[in-house]
Amino acid sequence: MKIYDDKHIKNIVLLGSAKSGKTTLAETMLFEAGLLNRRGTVEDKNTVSDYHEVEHERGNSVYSTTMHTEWRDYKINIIDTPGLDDFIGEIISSVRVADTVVMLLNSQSGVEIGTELIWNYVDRFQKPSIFAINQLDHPKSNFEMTVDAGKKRFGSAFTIMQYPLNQGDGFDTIIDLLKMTMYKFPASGGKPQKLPIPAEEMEKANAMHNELVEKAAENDEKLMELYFEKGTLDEDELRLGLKEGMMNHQVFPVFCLSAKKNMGSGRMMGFIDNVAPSANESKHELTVDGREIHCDPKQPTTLFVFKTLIEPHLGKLSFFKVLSGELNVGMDLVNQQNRNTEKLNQLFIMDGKNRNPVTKLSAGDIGATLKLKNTKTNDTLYPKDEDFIVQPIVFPEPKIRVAIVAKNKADDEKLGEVLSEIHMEDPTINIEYSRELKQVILSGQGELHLNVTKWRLEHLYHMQVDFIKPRIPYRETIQKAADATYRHKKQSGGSGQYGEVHIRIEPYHEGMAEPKDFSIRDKEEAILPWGGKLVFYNCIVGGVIDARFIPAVMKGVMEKMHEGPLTGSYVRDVRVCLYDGKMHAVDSNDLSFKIAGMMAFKEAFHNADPKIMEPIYDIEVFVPEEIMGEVMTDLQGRRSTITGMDSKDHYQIIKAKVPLSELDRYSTTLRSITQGRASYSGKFSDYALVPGEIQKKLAEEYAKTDV
Ligand SMILES: Nc1nc2c(ncn2[C@@H]2O[C@H](COP(=O)(O)OP(=O)(O)O)[C@@H](O)[C@H]2O)c(=O)[nH]1
Ligand SMILES: [Mg+2]
Repeated sequence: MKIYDDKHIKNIVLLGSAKSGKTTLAETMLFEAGLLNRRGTVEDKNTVSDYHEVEHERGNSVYSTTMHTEWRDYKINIIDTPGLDDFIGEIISSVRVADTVVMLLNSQSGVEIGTELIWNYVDRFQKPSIFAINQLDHPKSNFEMTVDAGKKRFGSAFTIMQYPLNQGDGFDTIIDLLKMTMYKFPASGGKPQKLPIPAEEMEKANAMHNELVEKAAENDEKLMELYFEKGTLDEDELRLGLKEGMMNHQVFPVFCLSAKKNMGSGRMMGFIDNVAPSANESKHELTVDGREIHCDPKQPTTLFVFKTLIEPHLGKLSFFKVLSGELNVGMDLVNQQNRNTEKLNQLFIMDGKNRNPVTKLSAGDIGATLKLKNTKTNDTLYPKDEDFIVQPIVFPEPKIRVAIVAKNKADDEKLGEVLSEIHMEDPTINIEYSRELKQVILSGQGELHLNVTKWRLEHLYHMQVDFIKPRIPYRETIQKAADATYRHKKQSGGSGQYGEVHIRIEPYHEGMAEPKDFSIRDKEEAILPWGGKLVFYNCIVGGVIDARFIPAVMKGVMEKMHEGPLTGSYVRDVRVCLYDGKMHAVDSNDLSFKIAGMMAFKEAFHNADPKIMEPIYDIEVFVPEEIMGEVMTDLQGRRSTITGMDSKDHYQIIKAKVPLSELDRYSTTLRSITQGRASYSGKFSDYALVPGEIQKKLAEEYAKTDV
């Protein structure tokens, strides 16, 4: 297998809504370059890219897949991605290692919801981007509508490079505005005939060519001058201007395709070769402490792991990009996150499931290796231990959470292991065993994402599971001060137990004044692991309780705070003053005072107007303006508070605070009330009091279970 250097490697990622034709295009690009003898189809379930069983079953991509093709003197690494934002984790990690984004638009439907959702995510990376209008052979193809929608959505950067002469049934001809040539394809696709543009098309082609020239000139002062002097630009000058524009995210060249009929992909690959940035021309990667990483074979070898797959019968496959230096087989590299040395015994170029062994990979290339013991996605491998950590991929927060239980109790332990393996493959699947809720909480990006996870558990790991409603991590606190006294006394047989405490409890809030009614001897502030505080004052005077017993009293209080009296939830934000008590010269001990502390706290808590608090999330809903009303109405039914509005492009962003209990399956509801046109993200904000009638219901429910 030929090894390409950093100047001859182009890394592209195929993006676009589901069914736009990404997987078909990837197959065509491999076939067109002669790397495949036979072209597979999505329908026949035999494409290089969609090789996983779940993809065959669903009929579309679930994983991103790396492949490569060779066109003229360049190697083009292609990453095909899923088109649904449930799999956004796969999309983001692929975009991260790509130098150019190729965004497909389906000419039947123009700019789709899926296109929007994905673009919203990837636009922030500001990577050079190409658009490909696909399916021009389809009877419902509408190039003009697609271009209008593209211009409207992506602005003046949307730069037409070609147009179809005869879209729809019988499509076989493209007019190229850069080369001012007509390409006519044979019925089976492949290599086109190059013909002069027919006279009747000349006026239109010239006008569009001039637009292209102006767009290219705009990006470079020298080109602009040249353009004014000559009134035009030649092909090389055009390429230069377009490249400059692509690098600045000011030009998105738009190409014409029929991936299915293999028409147009060769020309687009040629453009990628000649104009899209090579690996060494891309923006420098950075380490977490801001050091630049140059895509230069002479620098120390730096690998960034962007994807992990666990393949049955094969084990762990780690996909990486060589960010700098050269990678030779057998090299020892240090994982910068955990300082373990990893030996890279095997190197592969991956084409779907096919592993092509190589002995060397250069800076800029993408490869894979097997059986790294201590390395996962987002890790950096580097020759020596130097805290040289590449900035990680930031995966989005979960949008949906469920509790997962194994149908067969015997599977419980295995379930944990399997889920952590799934998390390693897909960092957007989060698993957490909540001791508080006594549930395993699985969270992900959407209903489909979780269902695919379920499918994997059932089919690949042979485990039957149920998703159930997750409990809510409520908290309990108090609203007013209350006093309590408790005497713990036991005299049976030998040594007895004795401890008496008098306490006052009060609601605690940050910055409140010190207690005035007592003389403070000591103060301890515990930051609670579940949020909030316990502030404990020792106000004992005259030594009525020995100093050595005081910590036991606080421990007793703390123990009770683990299981609040109302719902069994954690208690937070309480201040306790221990101001009086009694001890016994012989019978007092730690245990007695702990019990006294616990019982006094429990009693005082009941008299202190106890309240339940619930977690509140800050959410942002992205929604097109025209359907904002539906989303707002629905949010009002969820006890939400709208905290702000913003807009980005033609999207409105609704910001709101919503109780977690009202967000159960929200992503699914949001999708259904907006036909998939809105998306949301959310993260924990703080705790707030539950309204009275809901509190009553919760406490009653708990009382029933707490027998
Ligand atoms: N007519 C036509 N159909 C296409 C074209 N490209 C893809 N398709 C079909 O569109 C469907 C989705 O294609 P696929 O490659 O799986 O799309 P992806 O979801 O973007 O990967 C399949 O049935 C393809 O055969 C094309 O250029 N023309
Ligand atoms: Mg696909």
